[in-house]
Amino acid sequence: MGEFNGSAACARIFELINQAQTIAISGHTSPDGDALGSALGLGQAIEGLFPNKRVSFLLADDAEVPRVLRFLPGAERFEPASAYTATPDLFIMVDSPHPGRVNHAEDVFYRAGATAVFDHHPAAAEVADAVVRDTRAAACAVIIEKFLRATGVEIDPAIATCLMTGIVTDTGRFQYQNADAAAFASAARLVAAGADPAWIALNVYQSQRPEYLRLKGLVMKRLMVCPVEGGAIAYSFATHEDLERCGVSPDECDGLIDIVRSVGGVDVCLFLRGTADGRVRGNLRSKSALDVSAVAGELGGGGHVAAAGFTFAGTVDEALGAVLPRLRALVAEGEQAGA
Ligand SMILES: [Mn+2]
Repeated sequence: MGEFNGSAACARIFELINQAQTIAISGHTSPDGDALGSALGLGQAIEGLFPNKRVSFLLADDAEVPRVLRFLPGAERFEPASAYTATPDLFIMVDSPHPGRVNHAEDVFYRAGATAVFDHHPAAAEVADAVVRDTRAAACAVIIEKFLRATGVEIDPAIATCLMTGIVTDTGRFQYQNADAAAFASAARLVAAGADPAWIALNVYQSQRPEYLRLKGLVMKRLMVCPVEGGAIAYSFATHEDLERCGVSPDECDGLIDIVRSVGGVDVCLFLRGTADGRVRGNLRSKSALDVSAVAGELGGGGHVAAAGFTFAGTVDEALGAVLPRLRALVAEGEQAGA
């Protein structure tokens, strides 16, 4: 192993990894390709560097790995955090800004001997012993790829596939505003290391069940576009009953916001999904420079400037009543400011 060659924060995390014998890693609740890919990529690289360390891969929720992400090398190693009773020497939180976002793994965070974070979300406060946070990074996987290069570990095809999936999914297949040169550079190195973009796309985007596509049809049919002075808002929704009737699970619904996003001439997009506990999950996207994370924040959520979310206590109609006026104001103000 060569000399560690990275930032001070990366060096600190590398030191924590070095000192730990047992390590647990978790990403955020309702995990996506970046949360799971970052955890698996990092953990398996640590095992490559230090074969004697014990790495556990935790799921924040009591749910299986989403179907389209089960192809990730190592996915079968995830265990629910609620069933993990050990106290690891080190807990590493990936793709999550604070311990409240890792659901059942929050307890592991607070009992672990030491804590480290790799993340690209804005955070109000840091509570871990060492943090590598870059809110400009397109995906947490980009940060981890950089960290791994600094360690000199060999990125094998399995690790490369995990990290590449994080980048592909968080950039919307390199279509979102965050698809920058650093994301492409990371992706190029990962493909050179053995990640296969076609294989990833086949699993993530071309393996849908007909049930999901029927729900997608419903969401398309309901699409609404509201013109606002100088711009427009598009939205659609699916109730919990819609999901049940179509036979679709909530973790399959991540792509539905992209239907709304695909409408031309729209500045901001909203997709609402009813949850099993009678609440509404809202996803917001900005197609311009407008900051939707502020609107998500007002509703108790958060996220990035161009991609944010919140959970609303009430019906879909009530949620629309709360969000749409805020989005109208955002678009109208942006228009005045020349955004
Ligand atoms: Mn992410």
